Amino acid sequence: MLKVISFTICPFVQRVTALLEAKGIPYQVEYISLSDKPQWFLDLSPNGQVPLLVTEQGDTLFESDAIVEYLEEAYPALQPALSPVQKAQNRAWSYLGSKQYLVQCGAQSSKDADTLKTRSEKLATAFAKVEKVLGEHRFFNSDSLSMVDIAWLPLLHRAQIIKDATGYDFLHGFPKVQAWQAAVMATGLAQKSVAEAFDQRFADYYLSEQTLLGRCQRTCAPCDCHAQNLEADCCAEAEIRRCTPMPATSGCCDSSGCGDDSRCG
Ligand SMILES: N[C@@H](CCC(=O)N[C@@H](CS)C(=O)NCC(=O)O)C(=O)O
Repeated sequence: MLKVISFTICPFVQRVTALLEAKGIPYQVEYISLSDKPQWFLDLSPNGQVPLLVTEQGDTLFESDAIVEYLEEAYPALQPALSPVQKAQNRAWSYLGSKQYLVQCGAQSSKDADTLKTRSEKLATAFAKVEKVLGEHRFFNSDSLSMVDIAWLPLLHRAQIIKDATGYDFLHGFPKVQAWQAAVMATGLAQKSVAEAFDQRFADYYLSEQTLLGRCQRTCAPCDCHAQNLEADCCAEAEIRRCTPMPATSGCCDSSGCGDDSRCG
């Protein structure tokens, strides 16, 4: 059986496991600590990074781009019969997505408003490019899942978690990308491709007291109009105006300590 060497909240790993799930290929996962990498892992991994894939023949592959291309070639293709140009286009759009993983990790980790704003804007330039090319179909380039959808899945999944927890939307202003996010999330692949512990580990890391988004979540999330409170309270710190306005429930600002009912509409 295929084996993936993983770190729980790594988006590069999730790209690989999402593809395995989409294709219905059985696999095992072994988690390692990146702060204390085992020697056997360092012996196998030329770049010292996850993901690693151990094939059914016992070969070890590294670099997520190479791993997903191997899986697409060695197992029934997600989109069979693509022309060389279509394959190259898929690779290019996938690459544009995977290049944003660390940008998004950085944005999520922002400790202050200016950093969150700068990093979100960088991420937004990539989403703006996708917004321009998305058509009317369900997924990136048709009604069936492609390698591009898989490459962007970790970004769309994390944007959804952050939005649900804090009201802050990395996809604000990109309605087509938001519809694409909904379609990708509806496949169930995002949740299937991560460990049970993922949500907790993700929150511990990115929504802690150390991050602006974590602090926003604490101040605003219990309230129904948390998106507005996020804007009015936490995000005033940031001058961030990305939250989708939600109808205010009376008294919600008071109960969340926002202290400014006029902002709750
Ligand atoms: N280019 C690599 C990047 C993978 C990567 O950055 N993995 C991170 C975890 S998300 C890692 O292993 N970091 C440990 C390190 O760099 O020492 C790929 O696409 O596989």
